[in-house]
Amino acid sequence: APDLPIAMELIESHNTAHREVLEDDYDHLKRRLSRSGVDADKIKQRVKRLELATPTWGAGVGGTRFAKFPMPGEPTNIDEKLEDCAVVQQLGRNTPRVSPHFPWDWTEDPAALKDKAAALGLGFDAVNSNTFQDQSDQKRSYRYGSLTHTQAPTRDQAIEHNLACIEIGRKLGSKALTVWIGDGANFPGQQSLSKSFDRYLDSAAQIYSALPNDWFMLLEHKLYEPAFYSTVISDWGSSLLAAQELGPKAQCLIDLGHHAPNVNIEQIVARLDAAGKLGGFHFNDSKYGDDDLDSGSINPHQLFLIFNELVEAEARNSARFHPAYMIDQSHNITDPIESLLSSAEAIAAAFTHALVVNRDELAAAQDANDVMAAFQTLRRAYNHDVRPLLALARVEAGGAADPIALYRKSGWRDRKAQERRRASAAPGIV
Ligand code: PSV
Ligand code: MN
Ligand code: MN
Repeated sequence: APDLPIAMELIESHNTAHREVLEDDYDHLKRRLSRSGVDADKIKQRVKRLELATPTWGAGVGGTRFAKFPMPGEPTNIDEKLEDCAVVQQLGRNTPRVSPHFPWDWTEDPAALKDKAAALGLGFDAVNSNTFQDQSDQKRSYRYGSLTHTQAPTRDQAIEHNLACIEIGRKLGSKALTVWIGDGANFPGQQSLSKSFDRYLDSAAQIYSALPNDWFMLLEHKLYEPAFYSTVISDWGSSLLAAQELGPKAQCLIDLGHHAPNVNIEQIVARLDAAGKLGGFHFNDSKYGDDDLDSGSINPHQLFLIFNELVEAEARNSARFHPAYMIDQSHNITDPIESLLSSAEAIAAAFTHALVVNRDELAAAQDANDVMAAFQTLRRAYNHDVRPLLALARVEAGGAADPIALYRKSGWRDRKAQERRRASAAPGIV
């Protein structure tokens, strides 16, 4: 049996204390939903199958741009990060895999790491390469680019790193490589906008050709930062062009914080699905830019509309629908375990709201150009309080009725503060 971090008895007594109120609330929701022709039990079964990957880099306290304020007991290596991700999975039950980032999570013994994760009840999701910062042991600098650098030896070094990520990912049981590069220009004239894209295609093709057959290469675009004038893979258009050029295993990944302000992300979802290129998500929320705030903390309605498109996309073509769902957040001032639990629930809530939309009613209103009826169909779904359904789904899967309350009661962080070495204040994340 896996070596789970939180005592089962603690979870059981917590759930027993919540059971009566929870069932009462769920029955109420079930009656409400059945009045709109929706079967709550069926939705609950579907929600139980939602799987989100947690980011190893999100398990530590993030210091993105200015500073990092270390927290006693935060994880400082991959083993400790796995333990914390295991707490999130044990209590929330919808984050069964971890997405590692290399070289941050580098290990000489991937097989041992895989075993360690399995003992904690975890598997591995997409591996992420990092050529957006220099490492102390590397020969050539990425100051002027990595996969798109003007000089072939630097591009080769970046390609090699991606190949090493695939190798380690194979041993961990991953099925995808996520590639985000910061390459671009800070000044007009600094680089050829077309040649840099050509170089990207050339380098990416070499990585693509090393992909195992059952893997995907997820291309992640981002509008700006660290390049502030132009970025080589800046938007879904560039990403789609590249994915189409590379081949069927190349797909586009949407990070919710990587767009121009006010961009209609749900429409991008629909377009990428139409092109058969919807590869995955980095969930987070954003107010101004690539803020990496907690999912659903700023704009939960947008998250709902994104899942509304995802539910439609799956219904249109379930055979090819397999987007990888990952969380990509930077937890600067909260306990990362609490942020991940809260975010995973917000994502599951958006999915549930989308599942309770009456699709026949929506389609009929759209066909009849009954604008208000169409809008009200979405609104009704969004207005349901689905928390009892989420909580019961968790409890039935062995998780906690109120994960954050139980996590606090478990004293996990205080215990780890005694055991773990203190994190340094140096910012380590882009
Ligand atoms: C870049 O902003 C990004 O969203 C990419 O996914 C990176 O891998 C991640 O953040 C961590 O820096
Ligand atoms: Mn991202
Ligand atoms: Mn980002």
